[in-house]
Amino acid sequence: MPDCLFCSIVAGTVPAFKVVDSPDGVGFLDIRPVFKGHVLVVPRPHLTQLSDLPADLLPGYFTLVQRVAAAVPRALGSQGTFVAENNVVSQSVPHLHTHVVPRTKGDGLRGFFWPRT
Ligand code: DGP
Repeated sequence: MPDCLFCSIVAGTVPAFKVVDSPDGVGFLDIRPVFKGHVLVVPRPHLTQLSDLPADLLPGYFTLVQRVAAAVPRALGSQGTFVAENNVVSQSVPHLHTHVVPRTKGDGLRGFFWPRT
């Protein structure tokens, strides 16, 4: 989709630090990380929100999210992750994206909480 920032990152016409680039989607570092190593996973086609993801793309996409969520603590030495999406409300880029945020006990985030609304 022309003028979509994340479509441009997928296409490589806008630079981003990609951590994975696969047929199921692309993972890249968030420019405004909650913590170092915060990754955004996006599907390749332009889809706005989770409910737009067709059933045939769902397994591949969430397998990719799972792979990233496993890799982030290994790469960062964090203890876990917070995985979430904003769908329309609080969504600043209208191309589906799943946040994978590294978490460590005592990192200052409390419970089920998205720090940026
Ligand atoms: P949300 O607010 O849930 O729609 O998250 C959008 C995220 O996208 C936000 O955490 C910052 C990130 N972001 C915005 N512009 C860029 C960009 O140009 N490059 C990268 N890597 N991330 C971006």
